[in-house]
Amino acid sequence: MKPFDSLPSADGLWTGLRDRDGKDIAIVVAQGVIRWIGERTALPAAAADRPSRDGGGALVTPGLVDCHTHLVYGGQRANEFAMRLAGATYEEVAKAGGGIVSSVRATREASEDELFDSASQRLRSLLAEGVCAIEIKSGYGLAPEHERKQLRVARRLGVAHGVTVRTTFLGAHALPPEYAGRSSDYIDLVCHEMLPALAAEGLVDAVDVFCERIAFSLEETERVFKAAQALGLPVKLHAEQLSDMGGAALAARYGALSCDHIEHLSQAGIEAMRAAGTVAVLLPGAFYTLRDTQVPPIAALRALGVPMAVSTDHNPGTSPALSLLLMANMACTLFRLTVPEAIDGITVHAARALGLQDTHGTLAIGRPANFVLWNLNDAAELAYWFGQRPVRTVVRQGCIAVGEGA
Ligand code: DI6
Ligand code: FE
Repeated sequence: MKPFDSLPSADGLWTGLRDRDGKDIAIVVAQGVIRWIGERTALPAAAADRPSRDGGGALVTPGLVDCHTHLVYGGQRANEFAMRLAGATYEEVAKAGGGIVSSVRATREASEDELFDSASQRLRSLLAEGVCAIEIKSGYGLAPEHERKQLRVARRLGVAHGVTVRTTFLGAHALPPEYAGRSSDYIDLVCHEMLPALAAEGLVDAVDVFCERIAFSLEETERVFKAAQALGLPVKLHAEQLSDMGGAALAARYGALSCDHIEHLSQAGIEAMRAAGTVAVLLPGAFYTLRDTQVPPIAALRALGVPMAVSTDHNPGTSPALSLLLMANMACTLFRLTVPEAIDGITVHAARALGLQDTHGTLAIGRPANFVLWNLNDAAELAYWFGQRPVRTVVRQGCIAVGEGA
């Protein structure tokens, strides 16, 4: 892959495109922005003499949005995968020095450049499949300098790869070993030192907490939310993944952008999310890896019209996934989403989960040019195939990032 700043511009008139409904579409791009989009027959005459690019009849969608990742970390945890296959429980793995704290150790040991290089490699896989915006969380540093290092790497990734990155501070991901038995003191550090300092450095776009029996309580979660609110930062939550903690309703009270995982989400939680306009983020990669059996309450979310996003949850422990299309497939197969819901889940609703609904996730005049041409006849194929990469062309931030000339 060439460096982003040497990629060709996507400016010009794009024709030979079909949208999800099979309509013949044209897109005019100028200075990296969509200046016109619509049915080709309605193309203004003045646009017709721009340099033309033929899509060859390809299906076109908005650039994909991966709205929940832990992309920046040291090492990997394939050994734990093997231990679990041999019958070890999550607790046994943790006792043997594994689990989140083993990634914390490796992340603390890694230099900023090492983290940048390993995360770049993973990011390239996602970008090659059409991702144009991505959320990246901290949470494997769990100390001021190491959380800073992770977030700085996330920002650098956005610049170097020409992709929209939203950073999320997840200082409250796990209790670092040096705070064993002092959870409340650690939350103080998160709220009064780490978050204000990192926010002042412009490293934090949103704030997240892992609210769970094995992580942080509802009360601790609320303390972090209050600190975020005081700084004017939006919140999101790892909610009801392993049990119903009432986290979703709390997050909704703070106007959360999203509640993520939500396998054990209650009806009251769903109603609170609907009232707050909070997005439900489904993470089938973690469900699959953990061999979970509790399916999120899809029918109830659908019935109340809560927008559902789908994401990789890329992390070294529970979801070493680097394909958003595979997640769309799994969301259909494991969670029974319809194909249009799955496609909306990796585009329009994922953008909303990041507060990017005005710039990403749909194709419209005035938005930055982020779109993907697919070697597919039918939009349903986006969620049907797995293990292949049907991308023909990726236009990302106004440049041809994959495809001819890239
Ligand atoms: N929920 C998860 O499934 C991951 N983090 C989280 O909050 C697990 C992260 C890990 O095991 O490294
Ligand atoms: Fe996660």
